[in-house]
Amino acid sequence: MPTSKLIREVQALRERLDDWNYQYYVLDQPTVPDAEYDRCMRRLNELEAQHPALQRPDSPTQRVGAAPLDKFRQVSHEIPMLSLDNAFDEQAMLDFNRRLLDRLGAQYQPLEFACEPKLDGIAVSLLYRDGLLERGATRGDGSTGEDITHNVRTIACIPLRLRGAGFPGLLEVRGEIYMPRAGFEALNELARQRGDKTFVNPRNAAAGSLRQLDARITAQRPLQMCCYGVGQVQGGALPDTHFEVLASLQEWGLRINPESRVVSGIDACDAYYRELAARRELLPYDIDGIVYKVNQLALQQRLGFVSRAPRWAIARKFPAQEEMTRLLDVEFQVGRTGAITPVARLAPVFVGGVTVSNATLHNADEIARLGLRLGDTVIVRRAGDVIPQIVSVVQSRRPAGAAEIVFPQRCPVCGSAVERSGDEAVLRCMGGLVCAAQQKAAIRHFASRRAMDIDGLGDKLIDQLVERGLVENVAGLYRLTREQLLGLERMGEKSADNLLQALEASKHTSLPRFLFALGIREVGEATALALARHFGSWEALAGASEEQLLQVDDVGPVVADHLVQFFDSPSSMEVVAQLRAAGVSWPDLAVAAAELPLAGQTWVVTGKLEAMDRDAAKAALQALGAKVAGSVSARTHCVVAGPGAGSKLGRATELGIEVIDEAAFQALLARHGSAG
Ligand code: I6G
Repeated sequence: MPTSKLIREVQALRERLDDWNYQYYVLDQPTVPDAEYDRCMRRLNELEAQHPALQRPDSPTQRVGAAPLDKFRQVSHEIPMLSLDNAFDEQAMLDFNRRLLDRLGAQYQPLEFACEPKLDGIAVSLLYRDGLLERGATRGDGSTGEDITHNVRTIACIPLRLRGAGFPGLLEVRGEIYMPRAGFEALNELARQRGDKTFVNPRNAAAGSLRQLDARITAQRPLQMCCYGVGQVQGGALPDTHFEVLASLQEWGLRINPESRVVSGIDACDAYYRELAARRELLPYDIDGIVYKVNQLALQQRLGFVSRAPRWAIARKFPAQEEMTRLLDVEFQVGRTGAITPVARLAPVFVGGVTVSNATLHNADEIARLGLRLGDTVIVRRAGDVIPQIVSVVQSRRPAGAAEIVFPQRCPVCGSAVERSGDEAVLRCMGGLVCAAQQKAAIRHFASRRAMDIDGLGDKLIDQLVERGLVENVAGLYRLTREQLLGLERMGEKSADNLLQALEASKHTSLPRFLFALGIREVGEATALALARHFGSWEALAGASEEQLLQVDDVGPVVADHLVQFFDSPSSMEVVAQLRAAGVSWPDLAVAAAELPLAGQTWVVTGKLEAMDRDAAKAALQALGAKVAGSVSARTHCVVAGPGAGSKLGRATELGIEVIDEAAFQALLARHGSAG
């Protein structure tokens, strides 16, 4: 028989764990270290195991049930779970507002709207009776869903018992269960390591996780829920506005979206839409639009419903990030390092706000993973400014006899042999600088803005120079004559003179730029800067041993190996000698590293940046003395996050590390006189 002291201890442990869960999952304000949480949970488990009489279904230890189900039970929704009307542009929103005012009367202008992001998840219903979670169900067809109580109980942010007081005796809460992007990436990474199938997107991962008969599997999945409204309510009253209902739900321990706002009038709805559209990629979860609801519940009641949607709500959709199209062909491009990249040619499709007709396929492994064949119908995704990707194949639409995609046996540009080295997924042309594609790509890279910055040397011009045999490698650029240039297509006297001037100007460069411009494999801007700062001069660098190279921050065995190969290659050294003979020069570096403004700090750059690419941002940080790391840890000083930032941003938020956006980053660079 448990003593009253023991009963009090068990109660205190449960309350403490419930409070911590609430602070962590609902308020997003962690208050205790994980170790302390785990210690209390272990103690509660121990006491409940020793005294089964103390066990209760709403105890924080009772989230995962014992035996898997053999099938899902059907659940009928007393109040149907409706869908929402969609608006795809500003005009549709104005029409929505007009329809509302026509029904309610012009005196209600401006109407008050509750706005919140529309999460790309799975709609569910949670039924609480006398504050205890009784049932969780999917939306299904709106009238009948599936009983997923065993699974929703495993989701840490869903309370097994409501907090506080004042909640109705019967309360049905509705919301969206979703998987944050960081959790999705981690889950897929684990699947890849285990050789398991990966999920296509966070929504599919959330759906798959909820459709598990064994709750122990669901319990491993990083699921969350945001509540957006109520269904059945008996034995109690709710406040007068939708926004206050959300606030009550939060007080009772349920998670609501922290981005929710009340605004006045349809113009303010548009401003909210724009603000979230701009921040969409920075949110830790996928959203596909904004939901607007008339805030006053009495007005909602007057407006009522039309067919299967409320008249008082609308979802303004963002441009779709995924669309279906057909794979017309696969072409093979040869890059600067000879890497042969398959590129999908697609039937043009409008996705993520632009028309897409090409998508990268990365390598043969990616094609195999997708199981892609020519003529397949595919799902294309374009999120933010990220290069479009094929995420999956619609198997049911595969045409009869769809041909396999065959990789070339020889380089499609120069006909040289192709090889896969070691365990690399990439196939490479072995033609080196004999290959026109590699020549052109090397020159493009050399001339690019962040390398030698040769103004006016565009892709078309480079194609002509290589194809006419005027330039074979980057050193050849400095031997071009005015007459040779004037013989090219679309080249007037002024353009020729400007190009010669730009070539002349590019000769005065810096060691990091020069190193980067050479296009040594794996030597991006950040590594070039680290090397230049470490060795100070070309001579010291070129004479360094592999061991000495490995001393440099940012240089691992692979980079060191590429550097050694480069400096050991007579043809590479000959090109460098020709460049220097042509007058390419730079001052040696001599900076006291410890005196730099960010000395001793570790920074992380994640997501897409507009004004400079990520390598340039790293280089700029390193120039200010910071160390730039690839992952966020407790030692990280600050994270620069652009659109599309995923797990690193999530981790930084978790650890309470400072996160700045690109504008703040540029301001910091400007303060130190090094804006990009
Ligand atoms: O599917 C939905 C997502 C979000 C919703 C919804 C919502 O509010 C933020 N609200 C309602 C009323 C409905 N579906 C029917």
